[in-house]
Amino acid sequence: MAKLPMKDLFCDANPVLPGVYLLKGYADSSLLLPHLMAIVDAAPLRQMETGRGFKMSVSQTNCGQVGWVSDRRGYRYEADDPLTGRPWPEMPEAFSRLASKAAAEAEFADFYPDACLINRYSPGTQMGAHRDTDEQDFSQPIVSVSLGIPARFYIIGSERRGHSTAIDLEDGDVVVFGGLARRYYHGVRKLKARTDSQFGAYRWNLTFRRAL
Ligand code: MD6
Ligand code: FE
Repeated sequence: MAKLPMKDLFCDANPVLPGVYLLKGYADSSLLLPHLMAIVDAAPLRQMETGRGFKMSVSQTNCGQVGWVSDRRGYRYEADDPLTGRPWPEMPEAFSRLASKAAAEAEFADFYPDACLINRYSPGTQMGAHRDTDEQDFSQPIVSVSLGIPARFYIIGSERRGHSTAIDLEDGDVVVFGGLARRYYHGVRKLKARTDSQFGAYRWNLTFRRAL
């Protein structure tokens, strides 16, 4: 029997769940870091408020045509940064190219993000179970890039409660989150204290979206 080449036996991206792909170490964080610093310079990190008036523990900003914002009026995408009154910084090509390429490694060949939400976590912070539903087209995936110290990402399902699937995310890991899972509840467990050689005591997460 003829041997199959390796690439026929193993997909580059392993689906963790239908529509969810983990690309271990796919991103070179040292190439993203300078862009990230330029973005937070122009659009400073801030702790947004929820509709109920609670301050989020994670610090956030955005780049791209539109940015995700939360305040007393709720969640939505805005073209201007409410903090500076200026448009969000442009999405660097190194960012959008990486996101499109990662999506194509999975099952999403035509993903062109117009928004990138940037989250910065310090030890002890977490992201509660939520769904990302402020985008127009749920056939488009979300591509998530993790930088700095590790965190445990979990995916539940279409209900907020129940069993979850855990994915440990380290510096350079990319998750493509689409298909059936696109509307699943997910979150990030409380971060443990760690130090990364480039990012110090922080974890950064970039989530690329097609919002409009
Ligand atoms: C985080 N990620 O990893 C938070 N959302 O810090 C998300 O909330 C997320 O990783 C949608 C798709 C992929 C994600
Ligand atoms: Fe999310």
